[in-house]
Amino acid sequence: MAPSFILLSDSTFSAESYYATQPPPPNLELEVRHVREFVRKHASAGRNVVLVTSGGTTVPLELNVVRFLDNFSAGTRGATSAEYFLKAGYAVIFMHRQFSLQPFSRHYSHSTHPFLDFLEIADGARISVTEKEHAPLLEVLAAYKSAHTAGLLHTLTFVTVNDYLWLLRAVSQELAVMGRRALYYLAAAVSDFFLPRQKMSEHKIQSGKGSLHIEMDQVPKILKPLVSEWTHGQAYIVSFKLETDPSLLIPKARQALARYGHQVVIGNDLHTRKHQVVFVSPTKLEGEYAETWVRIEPSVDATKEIEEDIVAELAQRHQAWIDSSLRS
Ligand code: PAZ
Repeated sequence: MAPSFILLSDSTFSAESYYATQPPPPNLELEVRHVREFVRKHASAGRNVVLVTSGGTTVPLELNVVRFLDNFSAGTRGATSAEYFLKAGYAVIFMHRQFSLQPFSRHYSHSTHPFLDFLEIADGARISVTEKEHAPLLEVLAAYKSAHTAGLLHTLTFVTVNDYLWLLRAVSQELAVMGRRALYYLAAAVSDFFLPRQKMSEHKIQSGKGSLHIEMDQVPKILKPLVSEWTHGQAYIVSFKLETDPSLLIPKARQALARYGHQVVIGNDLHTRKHQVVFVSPTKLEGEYAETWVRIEPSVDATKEIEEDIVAELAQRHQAWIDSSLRS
């Protein structure tokens, strides 16, 4: 049975009306300045830059926010992929939900692999790492230090869908100078519905008046202006599509490509997303699409991460995209 307390309104914001009516996050200008410096440095070094978005956005229900709608995403896809992009030679802007998983530290998540469990105290004073954890930690730490020393990883955080939308537009406007060398890897799970500021209760919603009815507006489809306006059709844009009904994956991916005109939709099913994904992309024939499945076998190699293969495939496609403009 459908929940009785949420109404989905058919009112839609265009991207333009969204940005004209919803306020930017307070730290936006400072964040953008840092992104600008990062992008300029890597543009002049001739390095490709990828924007990885990761984790879920929230939808606050009150201005003084006590309650909000959230999204299941832990940020595993984004954090893992960011590490493989660094390995592939990219400079990475990692735009993630505050407190979701991050590259490198994700290996030591407090719930699955708490770091205190593999530290030992020697002679009552010295701290060392257990024998079993030593080699993997050394590998992660070396990659972490090297990325940070070389200034290859820039981190940005969002919480709400509003933070996300403002940041995405601002970062993409800075990345425009990269032309075809910019790659967008939009793995964040972004709310489809939100409560405009003008409709929010200022204070905590009070109980005691029966059931709660909330009418939510549709979040504008920002892939359209991202592709055609903010990046001028130059950047290589990869979006993700999550479904729980696997039969919808390919039709929905095709629909997104037809609507927004970007390069790849990676389809993934909630339950199998760690073992298989499908790349859907337009072919040279109008209205026709190619599908490439990427699969790993956890029973053969439990340490293998599907993001390694996703990133390898994308790095190749992105290079072909860059090369194709040099030929024409
Ligand atoms: O963060 P996570 O690893 O738990 O999940 C990743 C994911 C399923 C959110 C991502 O692969 C994805 O599909 N993002 C887009 C979701 C959407 O359709 O809005």
